[in-house]
Order: sequence, then C-alpha cells, then structure tokens
Amino acid sequence: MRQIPTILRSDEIINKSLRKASKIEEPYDKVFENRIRKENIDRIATVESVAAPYLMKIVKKFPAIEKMHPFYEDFIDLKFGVDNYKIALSNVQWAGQKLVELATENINQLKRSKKTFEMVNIRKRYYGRFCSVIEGIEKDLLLLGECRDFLKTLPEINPDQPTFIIAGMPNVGKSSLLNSLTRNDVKTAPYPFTTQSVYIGHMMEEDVRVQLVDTPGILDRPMAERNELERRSILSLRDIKGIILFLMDYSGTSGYSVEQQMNLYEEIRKTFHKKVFKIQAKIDISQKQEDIAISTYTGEGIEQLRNFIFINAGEIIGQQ
Ligand SMILES: Nc1nc2c(ncn2[C@@H]2O[C@H](COP(=O)(O)OP(=O)(O)OP(=O)(O)O)[C@@H](O)[C@H]2O)c(=O)[nH]1
Ligand SMILES: [Mg+2]
Repeated sequence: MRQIPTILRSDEIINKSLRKASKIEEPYDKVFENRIRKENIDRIATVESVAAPYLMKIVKKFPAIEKMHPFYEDFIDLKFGVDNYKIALSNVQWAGQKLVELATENINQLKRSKKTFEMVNIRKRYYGRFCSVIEGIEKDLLLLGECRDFLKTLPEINPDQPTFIIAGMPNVGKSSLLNSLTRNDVKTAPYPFTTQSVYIGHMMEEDVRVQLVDTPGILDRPMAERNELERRSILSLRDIKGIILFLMDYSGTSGYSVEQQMNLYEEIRKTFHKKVFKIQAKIDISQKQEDIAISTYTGEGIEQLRNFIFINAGEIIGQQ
C-alpha cells in the first residue's frame, strides 16, 4: 500500500507526454514523406508509451477493493465511498486501454497515408483525442491522489497478524503494560476519524510475531459518546484478527470505579465479537481478583501474560 506512486494531475500527464513527443525528429530518411510519416508515428507512439503504462501502473499499484483487507476497506469507504474508489480505478484503466487503441488506429492510418499534410493532421487529431481522454479522468485522478495520501496515514496494523488490543479506561496502566511487554519499542500513528492515536508494538517468540495495540481514547469510553464517523472507525477494529486484553484497575488509583470499568468491559464484549480477557493491572497495590494479574512496577504476572499471549497467538494462527 505504501508503494503507490504519486498521482499526476491530468494536465501534468498531458504536458509530460506531449513534451517528450515534441522532441522527436527523424533526420534519417532521404524521402521527405517517409521522414514525416516516421516522425508522426514516433510522436504518437511516444505519447502513448508515456501515458498508457503510467495509467496502468496506477491501476496495478492501488489495491483492488476485493483484495483489500476489510480493516482498510472500512476506512476507504468512510472517507471516499467504496463505489467511488472502484469507479475511479476502472475509469483510469479504461483510459489506459483507450490510449493504446487510439494510438494503434492512428498509426495504422499514418502507415497508409501518402500526403504529408494528412499525416500531420492524423497526428494532431490523435493529440486532441489523447487530451480529451486524459481530461476525462481528471476527477478520478484527483480522487486517487487523495486516496493515496489517505492510505499512507492509516496506522500500520497488519490485519493478518495475531493482534492483541489493549483496552481499558483511562489511567489503568495500558501504556505501561505495552511498554513493558515490548521493551519500549512502540510506534504511534493517528487513528483515522478520531482525535486519538494508537500505539503499536510487537513481540516475537520463536517464529511467532504478534502485534500489540494500545488504544488510548478509543476503547476507553462508551460508544454512545461517539459521533457516527468515530463509531464506525472504531468498529473497524472488529475486522482485525485477535483478542482484546481488557485492563481492570481495582486499586482505585485510576479514578474509575469497578462498576464503570465493568460496564465498559461488557460493552466492548458485546460490540466487538471478539474474545475479551480481563487482565488485572497494578497488582502491587490491589487484591488479586483475576486469573492474570500484573504489575509493571514489580514485574509480577508479566511472564504469565506473555505466555498467555503466545498460546492464544498460536491458536489464532492455527485457525487461519
Ligand atoms: N502501582 C502501579 N502503578 C502503575 C502500574 N502501571 C501503571 N501505573 C501507573 O498508573 C498511571 C497510568 O498508567 P498509564 O500506563 O499511563 O495508563 P494508561 O491506561 O495508558 O492511561 P491513558 O493513556 O491515559 O488511558 C501512571 O501513573 C503509572 O505510573 C502498576 O503496575 N502499578
Ligand atoms: Mg496511555
């Protein structure tokens, strides 16, 4: 997704192609007509060979919706509408094919043509049609350009890698846990359509690699407090294969009651159709309530949680 080329505007494609073609001159042939014919054929071929492969490259490099992971498809849909995206790609593809067709047609005419003024006219007519084909996809190119920039901003979550999403109310110790599991090797990325960022870290054991995602401000309050766009954007997390680790803080230091935390836990369980495991945080300052209880201060329970994560990662991979 990150290899998508920059998308030129219509006028840029036209200028680039015509500029290259205008440099062509054929000084070799003794027969004047042949020289003119060859020059015009070469100009048409050059215009085509600059523009058509470029359009085809765009089509090839943009992921087809059918092949796109639902996690990313959701975002494309929210931002542009899946149909608009599909239409833009198919218009660009059509234009690429049309340019090849037109070039072949006009080159054949040139080969048959005997008069030099006619040859020049054929070439000019091709230029005209070339420009209108490219101008015709102006808004498709603009949309794809925006799409490219947008795709680059999406968080680099690999949706096919076993993923553990750390959820829980503010201040319960999510970031501390992520840092301690990943030894502080954490990247941050903005989360689309929200004002929040996600933090992404990895853990590796033998050849199993898992992703851990800390979602401050995203899975930390009821969905009812969200606007529609935020809600749908957050629901995209459903598409990711994985498990939610829900941090519960019984110490009272987070400022949220057990009841508030349980309500959120229930909501997440109902909304995400995923396994949600409760993990007790800050065990150094609270009574043990959950099977897995950790402290990032003393290190207690971290190894147990690590094992738990890899056992479940193995199961997720096994199901694929
Ligand atoms: N006693 C104790 N305090 C902890 C532990 N883990 C984190 N804390 C403290 O709890 C507070 C919140 O920790 P964070 O890791 O920032 O919590 P968070 O869930 O990421 O918070 P938000 O990003 O605001 O949602 C900090 O003051 C931490 O130092 C722990 O295991 N024991
Ligand atoms: Mg945090």
